[in-house]
Amino acid sequence: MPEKQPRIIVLGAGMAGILAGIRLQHMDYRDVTLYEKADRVGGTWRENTYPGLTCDVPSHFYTYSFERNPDWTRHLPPGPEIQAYFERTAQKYGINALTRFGEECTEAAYRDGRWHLQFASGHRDSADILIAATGVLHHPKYPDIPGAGTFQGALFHSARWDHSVPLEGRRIGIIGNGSTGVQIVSALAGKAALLEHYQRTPQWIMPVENGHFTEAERAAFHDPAVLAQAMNVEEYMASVEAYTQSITDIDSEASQAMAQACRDNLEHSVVDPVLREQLRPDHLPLCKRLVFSPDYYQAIQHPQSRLVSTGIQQIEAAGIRTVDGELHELDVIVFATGFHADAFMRPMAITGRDGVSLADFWHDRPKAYLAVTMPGFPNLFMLNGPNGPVGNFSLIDIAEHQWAYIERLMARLDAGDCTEVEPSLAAMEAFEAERVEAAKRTVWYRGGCVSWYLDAEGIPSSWPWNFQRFVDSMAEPDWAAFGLSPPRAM
Ligand code: N01
Repeated sequence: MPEKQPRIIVLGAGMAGILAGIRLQHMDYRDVTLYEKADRVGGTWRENTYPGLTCDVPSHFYTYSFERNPDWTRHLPPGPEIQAYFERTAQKYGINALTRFGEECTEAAYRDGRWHLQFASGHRDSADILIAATGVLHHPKYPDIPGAGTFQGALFHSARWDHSVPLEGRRIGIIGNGSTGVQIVSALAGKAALLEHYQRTPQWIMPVENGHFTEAERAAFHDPAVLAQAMNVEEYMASVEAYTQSITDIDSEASQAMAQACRDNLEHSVVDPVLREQLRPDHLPLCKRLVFSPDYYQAIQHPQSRLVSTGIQQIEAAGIRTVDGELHELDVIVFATGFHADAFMRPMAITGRDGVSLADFWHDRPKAYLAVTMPGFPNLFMLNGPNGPVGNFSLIDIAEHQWAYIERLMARLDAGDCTEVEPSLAAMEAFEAERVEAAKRTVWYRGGCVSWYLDAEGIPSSWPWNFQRFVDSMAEPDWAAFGLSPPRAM
């Protein structure tokens, strides 16, 4: 650590921002501030509160590696328990004290070797190092369905759940069947008088167990050795590797096995052959982000549930009219229609060196060298930025690998080896060209579907290689890409 402490600002106090705050304190950086637009930590888990909210990563892996949670009640962590975990962890590591809540950053500009920040409140600040931990899926996407404003009942997006609206015994329409819509339908089946699930494109559903841990098990997990044995990290990491192989090589055994599990689930779980065919996708499993569910097929076969696969024409005062002319009378409509997955730090206006705007740099698509840094934006580091791995595995683990990489970059600043860390344009362009080529070989591109993984030009935006390549890339920076020679051995 140099004598003069660098000023470090972290934007966002969700999972990644809390991680940054914890690690920066651990590294003895003492001039650190987190800015958070909301009034408490938690990010996506604070904003999403819909019924059935669950993470599809096995509970014990959905934590920071240094702060395991023996108290999860279920095999898959319920949303409220995840939010409580982040609040507890933030409290334990002093993150709340470092954070200015209710401050939304609107502009960040790099001038004279520093980042200058402007906030919606009028507040200003500046920093030597800027960490963007602003999340991936946080700007709700509203569907372009005519008449939404005319509906007389309650209508809201899944990420803006209105808990004042009663659900028991009501007629509810859920639009969208991604992970969110599937979880909501599973939670509300049998509770609503009528539950209509509007499906535009069928989804493959991967079966998964989601039992409760017994009290005895939870007590035993307080012994780290018992927890470690129960977690079986090797087996889990092998499943993550198999998952990423399935994405990147659709002919692989792993891919065939996952696809077959989805097909078997449909064949064996849905009794009515007409409903089964309505639910059968015409794209390859894994083309869209795979939906894991222990009970969706049961939920949609409940006597009070109904799958609506006829297209939506418009929303009217009394409900939804489908293109066949039928009016579906409803009390509540939920848009489970996803997020603007390409927003990242936007709508914040970010300006790098020489006035280059992020909007210009991302004019074709969001991109970053190894998902963490960008040429022309010195000393700006992203957690869960564009082109990083996103899938059916823990984003916390991804952020930890990225953080380890950022620590190595920051160490060069501390050592005085440079005053600015940024990749060269050549390194960025070479990485991007290779990434786009690899993306075209993935199931996201070749699987015959459209999904939020695709950018405006139809190119998958997520990490297109296997997990091990990501781990290796984060283990040690390619210093030449940053115009630096390898650090001297300590
Ligand atoms: O959103 P989505 P999501 N008319 O974009 C449909 C994470 N997540 O909120 O497929 C009718 O996947 C759209 O239809 P189509 C996870 O990464 C994680 O469900 O485009 N329908 C689709 O069915 C996930 O992938 C967990 O034809 C319209 C749906 O809306 C990501 O969040 C839990 C429409 C949008 O699906 C997003 O999931 C929940 C229209 N005009 C979410 N417009 C975990 O368990 C859109 N749709 C970790």
